[in-house]
Amino acid sequence: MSLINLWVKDGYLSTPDGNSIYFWGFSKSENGPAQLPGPHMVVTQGETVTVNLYNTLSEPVSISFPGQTGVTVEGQPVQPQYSAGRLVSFVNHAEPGDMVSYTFTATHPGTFIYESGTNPHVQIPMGLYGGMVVRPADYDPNVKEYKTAYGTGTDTEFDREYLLIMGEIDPDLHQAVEEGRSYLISKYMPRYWTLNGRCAPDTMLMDNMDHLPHQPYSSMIMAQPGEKVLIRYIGAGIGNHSLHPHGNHTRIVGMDGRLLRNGNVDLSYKRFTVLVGPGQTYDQIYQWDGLGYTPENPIPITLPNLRNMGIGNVGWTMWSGSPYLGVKGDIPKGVTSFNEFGEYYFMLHSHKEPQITNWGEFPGGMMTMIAIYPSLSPDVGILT
Ligand SMILES: [Cu+2]
Repeated sequence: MSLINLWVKDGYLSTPDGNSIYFWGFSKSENGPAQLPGPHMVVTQGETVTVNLYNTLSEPVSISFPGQTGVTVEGQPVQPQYSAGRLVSFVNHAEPGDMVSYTFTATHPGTFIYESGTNPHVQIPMGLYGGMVVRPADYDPNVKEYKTAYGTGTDTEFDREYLLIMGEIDPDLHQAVEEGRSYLISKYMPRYWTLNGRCAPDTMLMDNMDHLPHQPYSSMIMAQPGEKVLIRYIGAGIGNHSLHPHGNHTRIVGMDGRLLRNGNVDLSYKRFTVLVGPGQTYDQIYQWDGLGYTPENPIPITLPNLRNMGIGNVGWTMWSGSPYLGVKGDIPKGVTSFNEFGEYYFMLHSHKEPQITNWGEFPGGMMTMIAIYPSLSPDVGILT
């Protein structure tokens, strides 16, 4: 049994262009900060999950759990809430200063969204969403065949795992809510696009940066050659996001919390770009294998001279200065390289290019990197 306590509060998000944006978010503790996205819920198939929601806002708030069945409040199935004949919430809510307790059994492994079911066209874009991972009943992170997304024998083994939740921000909505002004939702116009609540390049910073107290989750994907990397996507905004990683296709093994398999027929498929729509989730396995070229087994072409290459025209680069994994080389004068150990970087981003900007400034937005390291700590890329 899992008991999860969440507090709904307000706070301010930071964007890389220096903006500070009022938002609503879930917090893990009574005195902790609201965060975007909400705390990851990681539970196990078959487990009874209770989520207590404490509302500190001045309007009703609820959580709906798309993909979960049999959600109850005080022993009764959740049901729509009305006030003076008007729909207020899809499910039971907590009034300001009050709490509501949801209980359900997580029946299916996979990736799920949780989000506000109250005034959702405002509360979800304001930040009231998060991700839930349901582990298969036989999950065991210490045994290779049992470290899977959907259970042993489902061909969903992974070495490392990452959760990326997509969202958008229209600062006008957030400012209107902060100032208690009305806002025409038909004028919704995002200026920022987020992965795990952050805009690039902040997406590539580590978890729990001191200067991003409301945006604790990194979107940096790190792995070694040949490893199976489970990438979970959740679409929490209202836009469609055509995400793709460079370096290789991903194999989509699950959608909306269901394994892509019909009996013994494997329905998984490889894609270059995955279009993530609102409320959708995807589970994918990404594997990168190099060609094995090393300084001892050199690439069979003459490498261009440094002065003939365009490197870091914005003043910085992720490149090591060498084409070989694990080797660092020369970088042009005046360019800063953020490469650590000769690792390779492959961009992962939205192919809707306006979504890789921060209020019109490129690069930014819905973009991160996949870093392939020559060696990497086993602790990296574990969701807890
Ligand atoms: Cu691309």
